[in-house]
Amino acid sequence: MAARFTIAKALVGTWVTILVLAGGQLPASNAATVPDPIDYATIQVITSNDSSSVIAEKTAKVLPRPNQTAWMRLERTFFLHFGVNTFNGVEWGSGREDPSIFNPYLLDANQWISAMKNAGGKMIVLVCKHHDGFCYWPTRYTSQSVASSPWLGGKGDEVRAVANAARAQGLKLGVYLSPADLYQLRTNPRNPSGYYGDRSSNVLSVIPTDPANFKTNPAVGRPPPAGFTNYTYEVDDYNRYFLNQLYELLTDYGPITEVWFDGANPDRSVPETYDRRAWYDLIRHLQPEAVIAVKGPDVRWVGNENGVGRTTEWSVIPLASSPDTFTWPDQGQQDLGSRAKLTPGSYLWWYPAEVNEPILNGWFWAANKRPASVSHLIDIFYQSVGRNGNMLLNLSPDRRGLIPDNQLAALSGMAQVVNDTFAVNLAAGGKLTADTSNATNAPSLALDGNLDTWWEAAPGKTNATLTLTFPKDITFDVVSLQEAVDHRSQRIESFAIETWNGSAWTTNDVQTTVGHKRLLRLRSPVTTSQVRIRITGSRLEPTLAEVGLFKQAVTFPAPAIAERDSKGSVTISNTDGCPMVYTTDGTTPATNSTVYSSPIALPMGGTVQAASLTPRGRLGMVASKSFAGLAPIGWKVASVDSQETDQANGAAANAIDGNPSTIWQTRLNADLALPHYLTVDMGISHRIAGLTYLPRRDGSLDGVVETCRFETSLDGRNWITNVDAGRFGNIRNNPALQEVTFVPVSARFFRFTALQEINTNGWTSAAEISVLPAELDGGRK
Ligand code: FUL
Repeated sequence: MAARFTIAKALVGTWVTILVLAGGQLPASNAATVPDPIDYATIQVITSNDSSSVIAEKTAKVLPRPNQTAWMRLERTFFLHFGVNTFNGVEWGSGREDPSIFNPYLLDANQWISAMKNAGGKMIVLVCKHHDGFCYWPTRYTSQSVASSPWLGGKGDEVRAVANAARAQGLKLGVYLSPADLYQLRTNPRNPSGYYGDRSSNVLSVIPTDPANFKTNPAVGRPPPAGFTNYTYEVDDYNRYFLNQLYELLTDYGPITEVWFDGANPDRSVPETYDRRAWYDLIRHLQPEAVIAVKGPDVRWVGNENGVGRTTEWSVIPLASSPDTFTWPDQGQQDLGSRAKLTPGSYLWWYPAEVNEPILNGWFWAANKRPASVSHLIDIFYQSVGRNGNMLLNLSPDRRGLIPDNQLAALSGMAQVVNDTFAVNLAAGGKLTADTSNATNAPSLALDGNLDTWWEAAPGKTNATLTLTFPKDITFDVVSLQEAVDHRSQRIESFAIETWNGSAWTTNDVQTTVGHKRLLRLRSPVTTSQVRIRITGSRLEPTLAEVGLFKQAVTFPAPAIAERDSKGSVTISNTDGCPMVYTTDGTTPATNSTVYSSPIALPMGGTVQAASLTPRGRLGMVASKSFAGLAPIGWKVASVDSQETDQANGAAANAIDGNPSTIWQTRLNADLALPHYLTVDMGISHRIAGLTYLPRRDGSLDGVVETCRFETSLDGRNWITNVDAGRFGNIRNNPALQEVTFVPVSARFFRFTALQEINTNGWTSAAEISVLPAELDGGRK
């Protein structure tokens, strides 16, 4: 039944292979009567003559390429960020790191891979080089690598350790290689002969290049490893460097499943033109089964770093130009592929979403970063895998080179719930019927556990009702649907889930897209003998490859933890009526933890973890929420250079009101130049050792600060500078709470000065600004 590509032609370039299916792919009974005017293909182009039904049909006949089919079936994948940033406690490095700081004396790649495998992970994407340019394998092309570090006496190779562990435990390997490279930046004083932006000309370069001739005569290659050959490109120094690094990673470490190109670049002051065509071409030659992700043609960044896919997530995306010339910009808009977006001139391309998110509040480990709670990780699972995307959850080893216990505990808590939930497919005990099916695609094919066989509506039908009937009542609260995307593209535009309550049909959920996988959690469990999937809109005959019904393993949800109030107290609540227990010392609550009776005083900040205590004396899901910094009790704005008081939400006092949903923002139509500052009088002196900055939470990036100065004073007249030009690395992609520590001081006043903001439009905004107490780090350590 599996469709086969019978014509493969490289239409536009060497790295884009366009696959067109030969005719005769429709079931025989169809083919005789209904001619198929549009072939299945991996690309379709909308022309100005296309009617809306032709556009819908073309869109519904765009198929994934084989590397994407394999990738989509991985579903749960893991990222791993570890390196010099871990040792410096920063999100972005500078390129000026001394390799001597990298010494993870207990590094154990088997521990990393085991954690992922136990959580159902199918692949690790390893950061091999981040923006700072430090290489975690002994590359032949720079000394800024593990080879110059004390780790294993300079003999270590982290990529090899991970590749070996992954192979041994059955995980696939992906590589993250940052195009931005601050070590190679021409202006880096640590590396005056850096290649990045060195204005060198494009010259004929053999890849792999002989390292000794890298600059002087790049036409001299080095011998390729067994089974590989060499390639020739006309490129400048940095692109040659990058191609050689790719070559090493793609030939020395076994099969590579994903190559991850980040779009972020901490320093754009030095221009460099990336020769993506050459990079993609090399990857296609060396690892044809790998997907090229994010800044590349095969896998799309979902658009946030919070683990949230769209509720309407299309995998067929209209590109404004041919994929051969498209530059793969980030696509953050809500609507990427609805009919409204399918306009003439569009190239329709299979481009599925990858949903990445760090388990900590940042990508690299630091002492003050906290793992997400189990319930939050479960939400991430449903919002990624359950919304037609792959989950790419990041783990962060600490300076020992081990993933710390708190991350492992959160991860295994999540995996246990997810695995238990999906252990038994209740739908398998039922009979699936449909009010329409074509001759060869009966409904039973959606219950056979095989994604390559599927139910399909009869020709011409775009609505359908499938009914699952059970011999006796079942109780479920999760629905899983999968379209036959690998054979019939993504088609379903709207559907409803309904259950029979004994006398009538009740609607439990109404949604839009399905794609590779859609998981729906119902508000509460339903007990019934009949479940109906009513497909109410589809681009072409709808299909379902698999249908599942499950019962969530968790019955006692995590309590809700409210924001800290103006007195510095935190309220928790639950809906199950059980008593709740909690901790504030960083430990996971146990059945004998403090029973909650009144708001928890947390004026110095810290983390509240809470769970319901069930009637059987067990704990429900643990909720966790952190409150960074001192509560602003008795604080006042001493002075501010600009505030938007004409708007309901803009006064400076909003930055110190403990309420993250109100913001300080500078005047919208005046004062459009930085620096902007806010001075706060805390009323009494505190011993402090850091600042916190919470960006606005409303989704806008206007005025979000990237670089700040922070000063303190005891009397409001004599000031010291604690942070001169502190940078919040990666705040654009991940506008999460920022914490910066400094040498402890006593202060009654502080001044926060915004030196640079993300959108360079002259505004400054903040949801909250606070200080970290020196004595008590909120029980987090
Ligand atoms: C971002 C980077 O800037 C972060 O540091 C991290 O690597 C994340 C996955 O992508 O763009």
